[in-house]
Amino acid sequence: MNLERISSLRRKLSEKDLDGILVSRPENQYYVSGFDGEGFLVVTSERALLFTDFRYIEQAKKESPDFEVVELEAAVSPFKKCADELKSLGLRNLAFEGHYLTVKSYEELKSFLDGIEVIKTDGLIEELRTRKDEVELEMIRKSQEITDKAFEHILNYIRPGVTESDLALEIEYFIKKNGADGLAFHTIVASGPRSSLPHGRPTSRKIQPGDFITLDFGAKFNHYCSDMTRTVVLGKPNKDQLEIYRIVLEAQKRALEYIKSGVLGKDVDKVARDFIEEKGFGRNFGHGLGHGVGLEIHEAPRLSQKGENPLLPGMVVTVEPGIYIENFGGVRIEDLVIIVEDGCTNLTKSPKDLICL
Ligand SMILES: [Mn+2]
Repeated sequence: MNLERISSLRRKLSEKDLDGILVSRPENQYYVSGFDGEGFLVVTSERALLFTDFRYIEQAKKESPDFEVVELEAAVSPFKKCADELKSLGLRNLAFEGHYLTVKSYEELKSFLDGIEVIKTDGLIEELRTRKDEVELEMIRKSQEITDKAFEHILNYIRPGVTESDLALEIEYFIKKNGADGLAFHTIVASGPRSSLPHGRPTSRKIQPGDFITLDFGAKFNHYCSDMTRTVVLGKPNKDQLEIYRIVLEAQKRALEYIKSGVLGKDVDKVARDFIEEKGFGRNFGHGLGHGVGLEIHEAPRLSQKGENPLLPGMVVTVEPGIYIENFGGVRIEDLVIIVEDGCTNLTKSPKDLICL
């Protein structure tokens, strides 16, 4: 599997006339090598090197059999070590990840790579990561399965007097207890008027009858994230709550029906946004419709006004319209889907009709 990914990376480098790349973003390092300890990679047309220190040597050899493992020494700059290895290869240039190398590291790298041009790149491996293979899809499916189960579980805990933090903790405990390696991101629980905060962190606020409760959470299974949101109501919803909920649900339905291979991210966003705007809540939907999910919780492609690229089979994205009204509350409904040729496969199995507890 790693050999295939190394070859795709090499193809990409040669397309861009790059002789090699230093990979320092942890998710990219893991994607290309299978190594999830601390270190960095250098991939050229001839060599695949993994630099790490004593703590991870054994792990690196086991996780990355396709790489030559080079041990870093405390007394020598890692970039000096890297430059020494590259010397004999006659590279004209070496790419690095602009988003993932500090200015200090960049300057150090440059100072040791005499005669080799150091070139900033952005999103090169991230682009390879957008289309998931079967193994990756299986991890994401399992990850979302755990997340769906956690939603079913938490419904039994929502009652008057329980705090947002209690609910978040219970979700997180359940996720870890049910086979996840961890959480995909900080759990969001926002209740009552606080549900107008798209990313409301759980607080000690006690849930009360009549509250909207927005729950946004996800597991990480074998490095792969999942992501879902549901808004439920404690007791009987009022007319305004029902109206907003129905609009968000319909916006999501339209986007899910529209989505398929070949459509642009921004056009999917527009389908949901136009509907919400038409209903008079355009200003209350201030974020993008969705994002890619994989090794990272937010990755390419984007389903937003900036999403210029066509969606392709094997991409995994969220579809999550919302309406947020200050001093009133908000609703978001989020599913995780795989793009297929003529539509999408929805991985989120939790119900979407408004749940009244
Ligand atoms: Mn999301």
